[in-house]
Amino acid sequence: MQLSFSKSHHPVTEKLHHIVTSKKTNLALSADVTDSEALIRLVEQTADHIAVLKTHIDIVTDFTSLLTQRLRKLADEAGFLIFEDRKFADIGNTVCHQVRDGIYHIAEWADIINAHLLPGVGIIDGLKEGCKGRDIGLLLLAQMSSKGNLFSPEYTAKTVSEAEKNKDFIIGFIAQEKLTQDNDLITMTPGVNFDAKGDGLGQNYNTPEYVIGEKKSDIIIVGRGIYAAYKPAEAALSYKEQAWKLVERH
Ligand code: 5BU
Repeated sequence: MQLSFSKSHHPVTEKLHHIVTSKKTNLALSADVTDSEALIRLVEQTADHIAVLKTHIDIVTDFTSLLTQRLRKLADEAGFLIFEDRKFADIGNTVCHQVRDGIYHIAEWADIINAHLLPGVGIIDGLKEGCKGRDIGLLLLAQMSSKGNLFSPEYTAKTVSEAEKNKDFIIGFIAQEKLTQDNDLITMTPGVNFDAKGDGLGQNYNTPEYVIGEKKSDIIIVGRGIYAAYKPAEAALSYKEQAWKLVERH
């Protein structure tokens, strides 16, 4: 078995590689719940099965900084990285503030963040500036899972070439398939579900077999397939086991 991302080019990639290989999981949980206690409970139940916890911190209705402190503690104890799926999309100066300041202080607790390249390369420098002082890796949005999205092959190719030029900060992509032979760059793929094909609001789902086996993604991102399941811990375990089997086979 060979993971397709290398372990040494960036401190966050190195940590992720260690977690993935030692816990034998390439599962990211997208914990899109809106209540702090429910979020903590979900993470406690699934922590052993995940390599990455993906948050949308701005959907939590009762947010206080205690929540991110508790998530950070759980991450350090159970061994997973925290990926805040904020999808930055503004000029460098603004995203620098958005990642560092406001009420969320994302740069104080996240390991991974993501951004659209749409505004131009200044967004990379702005985020890098806002993340100074901690090891944080940036994923570029290269493709999306949703129906009718406006990503073109040219735009996707441009994100790949900018990532290849900025590997001191960029660790890979959110995409629907592996887009580069450069194994320093990770591919994480959302829109994964065993059962559903979509959600009535434009989401498209694929199976782990398709995403890992055929599209050669490294990490699957699963939200409702886990947190909306009757038993989230069991669902997380089965996504983990199935995805890991595919990594071992390919
Ligand atoms: P779901 O419940 O498995 O559908 O959740 C998917 C998550 O991944 C959700 O948090 C989205 O915001 C996120 N996502 C996505 O679904 N598709 C994309 O292309 C990107 C992010 Br980028």
